[in-house]
Amino acid sequence: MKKYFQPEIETMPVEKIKELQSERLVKQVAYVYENNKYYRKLMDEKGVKPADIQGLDDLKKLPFLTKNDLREAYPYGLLSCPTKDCVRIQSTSGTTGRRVVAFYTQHDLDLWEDCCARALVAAGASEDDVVQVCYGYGLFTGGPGLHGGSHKVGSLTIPMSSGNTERQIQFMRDLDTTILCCTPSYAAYLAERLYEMGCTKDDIRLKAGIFGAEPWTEEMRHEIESKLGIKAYDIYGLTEISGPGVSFECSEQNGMHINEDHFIAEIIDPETGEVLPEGEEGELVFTSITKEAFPLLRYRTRDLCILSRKPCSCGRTHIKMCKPKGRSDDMLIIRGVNVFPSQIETVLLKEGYTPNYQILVDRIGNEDTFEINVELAQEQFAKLKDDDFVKAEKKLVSAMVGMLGIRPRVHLLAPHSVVRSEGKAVRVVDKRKLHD
Ligand code: DLL
Repeated sequence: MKKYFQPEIETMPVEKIKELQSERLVKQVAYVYENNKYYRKLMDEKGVKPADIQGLDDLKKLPFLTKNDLREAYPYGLLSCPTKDCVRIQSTSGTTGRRVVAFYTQHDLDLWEDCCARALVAAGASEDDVVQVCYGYGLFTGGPGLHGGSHKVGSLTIPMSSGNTERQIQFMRDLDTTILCCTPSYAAYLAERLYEMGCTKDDIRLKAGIFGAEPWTEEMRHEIESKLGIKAYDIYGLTEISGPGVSFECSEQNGMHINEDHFIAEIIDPETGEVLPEGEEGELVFTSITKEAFPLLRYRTRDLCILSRKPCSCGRTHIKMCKPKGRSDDMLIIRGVNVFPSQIETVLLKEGYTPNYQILVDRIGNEDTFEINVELAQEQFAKLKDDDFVKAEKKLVSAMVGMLGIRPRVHLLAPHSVVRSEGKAVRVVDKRKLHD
């Protein structure tokens, strides 16, 4: 079985990767300056010319780009080539403010699909595999990205898109799907439906899953792996930088290799913008170095993360990023305390609850209210008597206080009370935003 999709690049010595990055950065900056008025203005305002960028060490001289810039430049302002050279757009769901539209030339699509193919091969995909892609197709990058990658690997590709869960399971069984691609929350739902339909992991042939597009915990990984009988691999990416496959997990399942021949990663202090040394937590910033249509330089992702260059047992040399903790703007501040939904998920799964939960935050008078709805599994629900309910809720509250430092109200609910997601799960309902 092939270990790497592009071995010479994926295992390139670190010094050589850095040389390649330097060379590509210099070219990309000159190209953007020449072809993109919006970024040229930012560089001019900062007093930086392409000639000031001679290699990786000069990266920090460049101005940052933020989501606000993307909104301001919407839709064509950050496009660096004529539309006649572009063959595709992809876009975000645009739940907050304007949508982000990313453009691709054929060359850009080709490189993006290579990145996804690397992720698939790292999860064990080959020509012999059947890959079921249940990320959404259309404007969302998940479906098209993994679909293109699967074609490159030569796997038999099932372009399911998301939804219609029974049909997903039927295809999975009839066609002997071996690799599943979807969000982790949808994978958990697929597993739940499989068992409800009277089947178990022994009735399917899955061996691996490639799950991303939303934060998920190690506890969630174990839950999915044991229910589906697979190895669950993480994959990361964002529309602005291409889509899935900016980084991906290997057999070590301990951080994701960033495709450094295409993207340079930095970690910065989100408050000051100062570049932080490897190993420190901060905001992840990406610079694309091989793009034609939509090259973004020093794009602030708002994802909080740590980078590590520790050697990896898989043989890949590209730098690794940890699971992002979530976007800095996903973090809730409740009664002055920082709360990440991932902390709540960790406690729930450790305490033996389902991954079906929702966090409700509101403000009454001057005080924040904080509630967590947690769904019970059928067996748990059948076993619990009224008194036990109260005891179980109390125990869960104290576990939450231990993790978060503040006290939520916890409601244990009957099976199927929490809405399932087919794409990215909506874990938080923050009603305070409605009052602002
Ligand atoms: O979610 C691209 C993607 C599709 C990645 C399929 C992986 C698989 P956007 O919709 O633009 O793109 O959302 C990007 O999602 O900035 C992170 O906050 C979050 N995210 C993506 N992957 C992960 C992950 C796609 N593995 C935003 N873990 C990013 C945690 C993730 N968060």
